[in-house]
Amino acid sequence: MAITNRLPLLPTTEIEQDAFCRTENELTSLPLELESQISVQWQKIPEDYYPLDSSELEERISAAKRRLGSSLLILGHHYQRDEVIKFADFRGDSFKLAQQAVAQKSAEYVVFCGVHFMAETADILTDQNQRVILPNLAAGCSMADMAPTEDVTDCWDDLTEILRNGIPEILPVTYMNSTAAIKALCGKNGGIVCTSSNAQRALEWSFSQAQRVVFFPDEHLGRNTGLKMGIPLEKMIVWNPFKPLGGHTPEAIQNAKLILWQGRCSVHTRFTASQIEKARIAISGLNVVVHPECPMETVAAADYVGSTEVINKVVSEAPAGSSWAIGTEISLVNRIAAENPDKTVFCLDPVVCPCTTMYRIHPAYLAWVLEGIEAGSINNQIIVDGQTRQDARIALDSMLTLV
Ligand code: CIZ
Repeated sequence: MAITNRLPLLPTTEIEQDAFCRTENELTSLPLELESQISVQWQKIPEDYYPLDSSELEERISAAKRRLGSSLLILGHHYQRDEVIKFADFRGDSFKLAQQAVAQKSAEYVVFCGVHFMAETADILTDQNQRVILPNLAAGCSMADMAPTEDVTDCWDDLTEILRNGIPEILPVTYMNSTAAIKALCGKNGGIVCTSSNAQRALEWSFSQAQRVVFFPDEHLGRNTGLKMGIPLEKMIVWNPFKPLGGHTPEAIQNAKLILWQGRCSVHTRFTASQIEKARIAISGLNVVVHPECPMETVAAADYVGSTEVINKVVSEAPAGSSWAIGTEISLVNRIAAENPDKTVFCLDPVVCPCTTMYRIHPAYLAWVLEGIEAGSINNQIIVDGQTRQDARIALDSMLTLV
């Protein structure tokens, strides 16, 4: 059994999660000198960027973007704030954006307005001459941070030690929201990466080759997908990285079909079945759509469940006059509401909590990295080392072959 001397730690990104929560919707960007008073970690940038207001930053970003022309590609994740997403050449989920980075070969500089694991994935998939830049290095992902490489490696070693009777007994599967090192562990061991749209296909692919799967790092996406595939709850166990053998006996591990890493999304676990119940009482005929990173009780109480791309599509294609409560990140919910003025669209959680790590891509950081490129200094380039890149690529390529 793997023994470590490390103390159990909650990732800082998780502790900082509530820092931006508001009771009203006040998400308009303020100068960085004001926003950086919110006590989360911010990357330091040159002082002259701090006092700039939204219109000054808008002018500088637009001018730099114009001058850099086709050598620049700006990618904007759905959870980005409006003052950043307006500059994106493409918007989407992490997978769609990585595909765009690969397709736009003329772009030497790919500025990824998202979080760290997304920029890593784009670096793995793009050509060596393309440089991927993350505007603020403090924009991590609390879920990805819940699966540190050492703990995941210990878990994998324990599982393969216990389950070594038949070949292969277990495959590792990781959600896109994980570090390049975890993707590499999956690639090296015959496993695969998945997104929230293809998690079921990835699990079916894995179960066609092995009797069990260990799923990193989101227990909720893993459980919701397992339930959809008819795997009973008693065949799913949660691996607690802070307990010996994840908190289980060898027999319980042998009896499990799906082993779920104990990790979660700080945004999606805020949505509850009781919020859905209250919203349905307040609005008759209400439709509810939630993300599969929500707890299973929330998913069971909703009408639809799907990735950010699916949520966008379901609401956009709904009839005019319909009402929608959405369980996903607030910047995306507000954008869907603005783009569907013929429908009533609102966030299921009355407390407005943007994803604190995504929210750290303040427009001042975007201006800083773009002006840096123009001045010949590439700030915040994300580079995945050769071996990790090669192994992670295997797991990503396996995902790309899923039909
Ligand atoms: O893959 C993504 O971009 C995330 C974080 C979720 C989703 O459903 O798109």
